Amino acid sequence: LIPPAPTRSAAKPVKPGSVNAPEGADPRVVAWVASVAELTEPADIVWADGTPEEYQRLIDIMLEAGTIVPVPKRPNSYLARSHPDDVARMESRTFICAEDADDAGPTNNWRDPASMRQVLGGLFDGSMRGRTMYVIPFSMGPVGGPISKLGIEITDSPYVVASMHAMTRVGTAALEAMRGTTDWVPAVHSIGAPLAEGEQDVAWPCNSTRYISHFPETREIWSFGSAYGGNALLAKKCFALRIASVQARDEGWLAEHMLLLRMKHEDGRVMHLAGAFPSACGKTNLAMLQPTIPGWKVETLGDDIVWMRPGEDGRLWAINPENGFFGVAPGTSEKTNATAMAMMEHDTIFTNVALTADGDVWWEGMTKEAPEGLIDWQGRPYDPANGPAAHPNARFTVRAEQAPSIAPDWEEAVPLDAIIFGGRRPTQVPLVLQARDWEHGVYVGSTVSSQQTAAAEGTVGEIRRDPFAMLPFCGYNMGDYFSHWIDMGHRLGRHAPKIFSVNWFRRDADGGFLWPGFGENARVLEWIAGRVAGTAAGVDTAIGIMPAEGSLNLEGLDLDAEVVDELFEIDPKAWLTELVDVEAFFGQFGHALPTGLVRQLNHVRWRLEHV
Ligand code: SAT
Ligand code: MN
Repeated sequence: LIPPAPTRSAAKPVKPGSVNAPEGADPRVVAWVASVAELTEPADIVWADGTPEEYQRLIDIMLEAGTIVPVPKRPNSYLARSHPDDVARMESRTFICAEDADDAGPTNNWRDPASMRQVLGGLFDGSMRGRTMYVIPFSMGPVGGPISKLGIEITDSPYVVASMHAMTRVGTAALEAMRGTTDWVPAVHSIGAPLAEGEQDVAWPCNSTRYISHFPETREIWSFGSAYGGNALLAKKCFALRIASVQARDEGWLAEHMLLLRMKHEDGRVMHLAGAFPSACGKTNLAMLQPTIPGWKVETLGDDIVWMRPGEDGRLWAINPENGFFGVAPGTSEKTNATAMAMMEHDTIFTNVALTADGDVWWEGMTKEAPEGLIDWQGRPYDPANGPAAHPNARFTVRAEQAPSIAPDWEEAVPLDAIIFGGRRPTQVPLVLQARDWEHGVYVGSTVSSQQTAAAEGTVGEIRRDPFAMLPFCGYNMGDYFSHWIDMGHRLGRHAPKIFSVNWFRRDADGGFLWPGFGENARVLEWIAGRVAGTAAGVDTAIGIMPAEGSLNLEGLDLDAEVVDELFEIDPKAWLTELVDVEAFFGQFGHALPTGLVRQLNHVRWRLEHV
């Protein structure tokens, strides 16, 4: 059996020295680490302190092991090539182990916690033999911040430790904050590749048996077999979304799969906006957008996760709990995201991108043509017959402070004005619409759908419902999650942010994108800012409020009037068919589905049938 999470009662005392614990570590932390070490039997235990010296040591270890190679063209930058079959999140191997299957809900893989503890106990037994076990104390949000939370990840992967340095606030301050409390999330990760005496290691050790397991009641995470970011950086999707969404339900806040940005105008107008999009739908590009319309500027606050709490003033306050960006490389270019290109010029860990003959990185979409002499993501001379040079889910890992667009006060909470929901929809969904009210907004969020991307296993291109872009990340019954969102609206009342739907991905009959996207998306954000301020006109339609003629700024944009019409076209027949699908999707939640969503669905249908 895997050891239990630390409880409030005093733990059986363990000598800190026996697990190399720093002076002053909470005895329950020490006892828990000792219990994990007893199970996994590492050769050595190292507590991460988060210092640059430690980061350099990790880099040296990975260079020596062949896990990473230098990227000579970029100072302090490296390329990791993963095992070819360890490249994305594995939703089919992701489990929510609630006591009651109903609490995991119909959209999660449920496993009984007792039997999962047994399975994991077998897998983790001796799984770190011959390896160093790293203990990583970390904080999501600034240590001690009003919306922040603490955790400890144990891992036997130096790649994970180095990535956690960029993605979270690692080290002594977090460990000190755990003194006298058990309010921290215990998270254990093993690549599941013990080394026998004298055995030669491989560059990217992992195990084909994989479990990414969450125990929502005890707030524990146990992940086995994969070293890929979303499966192994347990602070990210596992904690900051799956476990945190459960904490948020219980404590009255929201943990969401969203970007966070501030849009400012020279004349003093400011809007704070959070946006939920499925993985690999352009959250990073939007968070770093360079507006094409004069006067506006975007400051980046976060690109993947937002934690939000009602403040004393009644408004919804938001932080990005992360410390860095783990973004999709392919498609990123000077044209699509010059900010990201600038932030990756140094101190970046690339994973599964291609290497150029002159020692730089490359991926599809960076330039039109692939340069001569490429080495592909698997370390072979590039041959298009083998597929793309960079894996479609190739990633970059960088600290947030490296983004030229990062807001100077990015670690502080901001009051939210607007929330947007989007996905990849080649047809039907208009460029932008506003929800009539909060409940309608929750309906819009709950019906988000998108074409599958390479960020997770599955058939790329297939359309699936991905409510709130949280389908793979909600740690409890999604029906209850919808109710939690509706309740939040009641609590916020007139202070609630306005809710919108956007779709940058609508295509014409020939398959070309109708909307130029990227920097031009600022036009849509400007209209949203106008709606928030009460200055932009809208027209009520069956599915929501759309920009009134002339209220969306299209000045200087080379778009035919027919294209604009197509971007906003509502096909009632297609929408009525869509509602059949929504109804079937809702049906799986049974009694957990809030009546508010049924009311919204019926209202939209009535409007479609009668206008
Ligand atoms: O791999 S991650 O889950 O961290 C990124 C994503 O898929 O959104
Ligand atoms: Mn994501």
